[in-house]
Amino acid sequence: MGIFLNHGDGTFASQVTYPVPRGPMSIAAGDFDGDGNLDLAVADFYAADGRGSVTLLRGKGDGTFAVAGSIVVGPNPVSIVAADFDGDGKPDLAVAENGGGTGETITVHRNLGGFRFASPDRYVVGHIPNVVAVADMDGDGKPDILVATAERIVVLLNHGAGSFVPAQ
Ligand SMILES: [Ca+2]
Ligand SMILES: [Ca+2]
Ligand SMILES: [Ca+2]
Repeated sequence: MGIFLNHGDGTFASQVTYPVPRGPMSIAAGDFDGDGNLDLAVADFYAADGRGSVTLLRGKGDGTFAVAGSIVVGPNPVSIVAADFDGDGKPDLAVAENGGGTGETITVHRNLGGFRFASPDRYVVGHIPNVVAVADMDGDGKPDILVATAERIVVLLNHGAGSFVPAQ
């Protein structure tokens, strides 16, 4: 994974790279540990044992990062977003997993602080979820999840406390 720091004048510094497990596929930023510095969550498409993982990188506040941990997700994560789904002030994660036909799901990981995340809630959304995005689709102030699958767009409405129900 490479990061290009923006000089603020439209130019970028030389790339700084960080090792992450095989196949970094998607990246989300958020202050996961609440120290005021933006951190990163990287979805690793080819993790060990056929399972996917998300590598957590702690932002040091000067544009550099250090690996802070990882969380296990479903096979072949392809897309990740960060948003405070349960409204506790800590950014949570939603991950789309292609799964090679075994688990084509969205997993929602609630942030417990200190780069720890709760066991995920899983939502089956259909064939090949490719992209996950966040928007407040029903205007209730709670971030909802949109998923583009191979066949359709799925909207998961946030019913609070980080639980979701598919929109009909
Ligand atoms: Ca942080
Ligand atoms: Ca949260
Ligand atoms: Ca909403």
